[in-house]
Amino acid sequence: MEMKDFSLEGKVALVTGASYGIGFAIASGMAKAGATIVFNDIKQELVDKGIAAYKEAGIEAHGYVCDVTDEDAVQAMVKQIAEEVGVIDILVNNAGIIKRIPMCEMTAAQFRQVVDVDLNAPFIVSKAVIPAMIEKGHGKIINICSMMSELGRETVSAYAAAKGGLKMLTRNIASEYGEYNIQCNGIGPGYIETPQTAPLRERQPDGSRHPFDQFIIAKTPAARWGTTDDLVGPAVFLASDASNFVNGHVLYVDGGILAYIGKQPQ
Ligand code: NAP
Ligand code: GCO
Repeated sequence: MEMKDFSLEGKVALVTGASYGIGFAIASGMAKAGATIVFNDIKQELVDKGIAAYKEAGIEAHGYVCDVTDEDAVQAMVKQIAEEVGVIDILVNNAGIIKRIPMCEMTAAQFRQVVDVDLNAPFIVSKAVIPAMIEKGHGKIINICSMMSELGRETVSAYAAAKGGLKMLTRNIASEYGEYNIQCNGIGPGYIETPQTAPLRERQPDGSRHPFDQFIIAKTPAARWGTTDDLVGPAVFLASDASNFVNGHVLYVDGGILAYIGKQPQ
């Protein structure tokens, strides 16, 4: 093994939904490892903000407006990226939404919307990039899974169903395309400080920590929420040649949550 095996020099990486949050951090880390960064978002204003944020970080990123649930739009975006930037070597299926609603109060449309973004879209985008990866003789697909790929909890039925499915889609892409030197793995973040989890960390009127915030601290051996930076090293590893024999694996970056029964209440 050579240290250059961890380099992403000469590679084109598409990170979906990466104007901010986990996607932005992973894309920024991949850029530091040498990758050319391409990202998308639904709204032009967010793409513009994202490009400015990457520029501020010294990264010349390429941004595209695209709803990852729209197969025609995704196919067109992947074709445009190939023409304007280069064939995609690394795909990070990061775009995602969550709706925290008790299952019996959730409409079928709300359930479908979460599954559409969190599960159907990774299928759509992976399907769009795999043919050129086969032609090129290599490819890396990283699906951003979740604690909810393994665990359930109240109010996140659609999200857990989607992220559980995403774990199996990861394994199936690995199974079906491994022979073409394409590796598909997942990253399962623990509880990370991003806009998506902000409601779970809001200070209470009396200034105390949110009950869920306290719960997560007790459930995490590291006794802290994760930061987006905690995910960068694992993502660069799974995007690099250093992981060419790692396939169908979900790497949980959770501070130990899945290994721990939780701190006994004092
Ligand atoms: P976030 O802050 O809500 O960012 C999600 C990104 O996805 C946003 O840029 C959003 O764009 C984009 N997006 C949503 N729907 C899209 C669509 N249809 N097409 C294109 N882009 C779309 O979320 P995050 O916390 O960074 O999470 C990123 C990923 O990590 C998600 O898959 C999430 O499930 C997963 N995850 C998060 C945590 C955590 O603790 N934060 C833990 C485990 C897994 P808009 O702003 O335009 O909606
Ligand atoms: C929730 C949180 C989690 C995190 C993440 C944990 O409401 O439970 O949003 O779902 O986003 O997926 O890994």
